[in-house]
Amino acid sequence: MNRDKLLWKLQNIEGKGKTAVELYHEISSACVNEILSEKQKAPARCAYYFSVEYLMGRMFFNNLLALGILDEAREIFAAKGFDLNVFEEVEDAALGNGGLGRLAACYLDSAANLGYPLYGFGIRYKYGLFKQKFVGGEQVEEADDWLKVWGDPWSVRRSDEKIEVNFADMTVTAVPYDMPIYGRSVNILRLFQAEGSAEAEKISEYLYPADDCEEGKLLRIRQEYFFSAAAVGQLVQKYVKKYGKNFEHFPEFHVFQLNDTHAVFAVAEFLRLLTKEYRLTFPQAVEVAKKTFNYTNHTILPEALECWDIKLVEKILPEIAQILTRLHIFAGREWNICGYPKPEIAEMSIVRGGKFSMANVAVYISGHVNGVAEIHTKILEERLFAAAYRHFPEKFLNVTNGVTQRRWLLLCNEELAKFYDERLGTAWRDDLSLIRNINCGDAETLSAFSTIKAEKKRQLAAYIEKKEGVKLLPDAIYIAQVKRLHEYKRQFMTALAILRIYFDLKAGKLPDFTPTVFIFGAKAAGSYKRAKEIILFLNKIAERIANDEDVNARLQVVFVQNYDVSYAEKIVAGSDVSLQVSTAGFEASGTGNMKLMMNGAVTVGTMDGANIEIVEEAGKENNYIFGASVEEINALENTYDPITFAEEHPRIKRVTDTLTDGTFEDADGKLKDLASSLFKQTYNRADHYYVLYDLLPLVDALLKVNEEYKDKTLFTKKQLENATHSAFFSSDRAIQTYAEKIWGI
Ligand code: 26V
Repeated sequence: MNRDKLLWKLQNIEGKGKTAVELYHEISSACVNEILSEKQKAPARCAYYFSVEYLMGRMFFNNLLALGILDEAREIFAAKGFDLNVFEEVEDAALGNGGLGRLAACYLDSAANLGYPLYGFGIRYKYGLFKQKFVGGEQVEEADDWLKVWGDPWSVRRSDEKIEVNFADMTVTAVPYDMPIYGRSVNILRLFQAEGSAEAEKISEYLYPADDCEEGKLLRIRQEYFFSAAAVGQLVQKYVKKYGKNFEHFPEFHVFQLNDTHAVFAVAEFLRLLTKEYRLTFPQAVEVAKKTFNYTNHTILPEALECWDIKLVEKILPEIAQILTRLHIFAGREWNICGYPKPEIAEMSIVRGGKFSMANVAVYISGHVNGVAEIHTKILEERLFAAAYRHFPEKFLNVTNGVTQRRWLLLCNEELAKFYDERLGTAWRDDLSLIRNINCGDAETLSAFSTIKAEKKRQLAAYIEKKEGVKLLPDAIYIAQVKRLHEYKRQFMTALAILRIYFDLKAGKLPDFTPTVFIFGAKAAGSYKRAKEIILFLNKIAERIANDEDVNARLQVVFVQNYDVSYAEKIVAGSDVSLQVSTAGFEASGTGNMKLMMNGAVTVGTMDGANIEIVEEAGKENNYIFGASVEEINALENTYDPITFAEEHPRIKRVTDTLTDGTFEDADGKLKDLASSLFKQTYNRADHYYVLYDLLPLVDALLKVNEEYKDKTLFTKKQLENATHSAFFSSDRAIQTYAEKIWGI
């Protein structure tokens, strides 16, 4: 990339009389053109990432930073009287729901920065993750028309590379939009848009449409097949053009990574093409597929493990249903010949109870299967995929998640980046492990770090005031719980803990309490009623506390609206404490925990997901671990009775009573339903997520933080120990591991 030429081009952009949108397009296009003009030597072997979600966030600042021109561009346009910060209004590219989609974005960033040839495939949704507002404390969803005002100048439409995708009832054109990812190499995220007819267009209209009815399920299957088939179709076509129809060499040039099971139809499409179009035998095709595909699992929640009704797949993809059925028989025969026990064969089977188990397809065909944190991989091996692990242990490995320090440190916390620059030079920017060399015991260093944290907290408070109209308490501890709203993540438990602290404060039992602000950010799936009730409950608690003169100078709760990547950038930099309180065994990894740690937040968390590795790296003494372990939870399974438990603990009962005793107005019984989730069998057992069991230990952990925070030097040291021990959680490390252990690129 010719940096000087690009800066010269920016210099020559006329600012006068142009709208912000026009300028946004001109600057972005100049960058994209410059990036794409770079001659790339095509690497022999490439990795391809198949993901139905990419949560890229705002591209502008990130890309200018990657190009190394962010500061100069700011100056150039400031001289023209234009403040680039106006582009903070640009919509996030929110083509993902949460962790899985953001991970894909971090991985693309790291691969490009390390110079690994990794290309992403996905869907270009017209509407991304919904916009969230609160009305009367309740979540209201609005369509995310992200292209409407600002457009998408960071992508290039490639009509010349469109490809047809066939369903039984229609043919859809998949038109690629290429987004260059700039780094040591220029990689591409290729998102397909569905075109051809009104029906066809629906396929790429919405991210995750509700899939609780037949219509929704069919649409979801269409989405998954649509982008998988388009991607596989193009790669196979290109291979044949270049190397002919001998597919033996295909795996030498391609390695596929399935980001969860959402692209498993790619396996079936691959087998279909090789057998039907290129006349390989089925065993030959399977052989090639086995050398090409790999699978990452991101959740053990049964409700999130995809199983598609065979009838449904047959209806719109009869050939694909046939191939999957054939694969089921083929795999079964292989296992029978090996003499595996019947129950284990049943467990690994592709067809189970009239459905295709997409995870079992993925595990069977993949050369490597990985979990996303040590404990998660262990659970995959011991529980979810136990039979497969017994027979194919060599397939399984762990790759603990990571996050890109470029967005989650350099971009969102320039001050901290400068702090490292001043003490270490700039080499740490490429090798994050160097930040370990910071002397956390040095008084001047601690004081400088503490000043930065204070400044980031001030910036966060100003942002929240602007967005929510709420003034945060000054000189308070900022505690953040930001992540998707889910019962297993236990925002509900935090709500009850806050109420416990509130009652104790009111009763004068916490005379030395340091003022504390709890910051929540979370979206609940549109159809997830209980998650929405938890949002309402938290908003009611926030309101109650805000209106209570006895406590409102010491305790505050704010639930920000429309938590997204851009909001996260502010919150992770401006928080003191990171809440990671999932029921042990349920959070595959978590990545927000890593972003907060990287910015020097201490973790109040359970021994779950990557929290375990976080305290391994940064020290248990620098974090606040509480709650039941996986082993304890497993042991409790048949004996735990939340009703008795609450009766035995009046401090718990006092707060759960608020759900039913009229403390909060509850005309439509939403809080009552939350009480039911604790004390009655509903779609899960009573208190399935052990909210009450871990509640008082959480309160104790929070009070311990509150006490220790008073020793500013000691607490700052804990924060800095966390920040400087976060290098392991760089996605550069994770990508390096994928590249070396799985992809061989
Ligand atoms: C999906 C669904 C789909 C419908 C029903 C309820 C439900 C619940 C959870 C999910 C999760 C989808 C997969 C996912 O996003 N997993 C997250 O992946 C992150 C990146 O590996 C990881 O850090 C998070 O722990 C994990 O939850």
